[in-house]
Amino acid sequence: MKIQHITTQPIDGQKAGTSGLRRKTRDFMAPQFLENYVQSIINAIGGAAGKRFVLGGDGRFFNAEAIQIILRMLAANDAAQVITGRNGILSTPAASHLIRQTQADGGFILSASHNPGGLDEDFGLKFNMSNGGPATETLTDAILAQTKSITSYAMMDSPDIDLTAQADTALGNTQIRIVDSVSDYAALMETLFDFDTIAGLFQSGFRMRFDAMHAVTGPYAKAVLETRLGAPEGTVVNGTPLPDFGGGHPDPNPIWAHELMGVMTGPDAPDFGAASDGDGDRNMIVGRGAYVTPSDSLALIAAHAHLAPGYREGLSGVARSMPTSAAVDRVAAAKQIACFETPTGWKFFGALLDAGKVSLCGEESAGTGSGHVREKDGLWAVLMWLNIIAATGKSVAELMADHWATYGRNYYSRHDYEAVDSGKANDLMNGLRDQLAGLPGQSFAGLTVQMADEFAYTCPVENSHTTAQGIRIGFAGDARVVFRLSGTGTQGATLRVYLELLETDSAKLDMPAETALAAVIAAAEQIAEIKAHTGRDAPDVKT
Ligand code: VG1
Ligand code: CO
Repeated sequence: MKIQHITTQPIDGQKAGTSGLRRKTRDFMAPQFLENYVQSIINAIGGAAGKRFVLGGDGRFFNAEAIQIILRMLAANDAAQVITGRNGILSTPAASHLIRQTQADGGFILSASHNPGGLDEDFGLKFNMSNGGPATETLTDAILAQTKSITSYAMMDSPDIDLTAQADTALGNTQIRIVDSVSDYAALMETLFDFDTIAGLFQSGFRMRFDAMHAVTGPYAKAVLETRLGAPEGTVVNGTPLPDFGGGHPDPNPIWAHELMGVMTGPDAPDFGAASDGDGDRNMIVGRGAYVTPSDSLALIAAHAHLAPGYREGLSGVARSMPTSAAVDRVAAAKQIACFETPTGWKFFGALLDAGKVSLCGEESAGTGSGHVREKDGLWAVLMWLNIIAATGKSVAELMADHWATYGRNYYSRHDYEAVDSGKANDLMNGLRDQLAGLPGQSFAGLTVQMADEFAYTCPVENSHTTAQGIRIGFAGDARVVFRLSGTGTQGATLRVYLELLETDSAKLDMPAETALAAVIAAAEQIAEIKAHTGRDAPDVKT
């Protein structure tokens, strides 16, 4: 086996977005694209020699080939050990856990998460650090700099490694350890939640439907829910991961998980429904006829986490991304714990979790998690809900009604305009920036602007500063609209409009969200002129 040093040159556009580098699969398969990026990561972390890495992905199209390339490159760069799941499969939270458990120096996670997979769809690569969390902006900046100056990469001239058997093997000086993708993660869940009480719930006839959306969570959900907790076989549906996710969009929200929504609002709805995304870090929670927004889910978990054994001591603090609703802030205030507001993306939670400032984090985009790993964790959130349901004996609908009666309800919706022309989307954002100073005091659709700014964040732990994280406009009466452009898309721009309104009147807690938010929606259109800028009459997706 020979180490080859192959000459290359920089490839444009290898800038990581909200969550790693995400591109069309064909771009990733283009000559030297993946190789350049992997070598740039290795260079940015000061080399791979003598280091231990975790490597795995969500099994989407090109996963298997990419794993082999990265193995050959890590071996050529003299890594000490690479730990991967069987067949190169690891969910994002399981990879984060493995990095922490094995005290690895970092991990390579192959996924475009909730984006569809396939030759004509999306692929991605994300580097996580030794704390198990996504690379910080300091590191992604260093990686980007390497992509711009790269001249060569190292590659072992060797055949593919057989990843089907759980065993140790070697490539050059590098030991390759192939572990069961599920068991360590499942064991971790067992330390956090009251498995006996949850098993009792299933024994009592409680019915659940977990839709794995043909993505990576299937084997994890089956092992935990059906095998360990005794939920009836068939509780997990669409549970076999497919390279193209069955042609679907593995994004757990009412639009893309419409099959599950249909069942949960139908005549024979089970007690509880849940879904997860392509790489297993997102979750959707739905009761019988009762969809729970991710922002509400975060608040409810904050209020009840002490019912789960792993959180019995209470939470040290909570954090949410800026566009996430303030529902969790109200719980934090009542419990007198700190509440942090961070930019979008899980990488901003890591430092707060490492410092012990928070033990629960969440995003409006269906991401919830805690200090048990450094990623959001779909199945974790589902188990937390099961633990809360089992401990309180209440249904999802009852839990939410009680929560709103106590804290008020933050009506919430996100409107996405996808694949908008990038120039037009930037014009819209620039138009908003220009208006910011003059907005306070003005009224739109009966709502008076109280504050308007562009969100910037200074990490209280690392002191790093991040700017241009979304335009936020606050109205009198606890209403708010946020505008930002997505950092995970692979085509044009996606405009996200986040709408929120607090309601504390007990007679008004049961409205459809779009009705409650009508004035905020109208004000958003008046201020940003979305139709004129995008040429769209309506959003593509409302969650
Ligand atoms: C989106 C979500 C964000 C999430 C990110 C990664 O980013 O809004 O909250 O952290 O996806 O999630 P953006 O920039 O498109 O709004 V995942 O499950 O795709 O890794
Ligand atoms: Co994901």
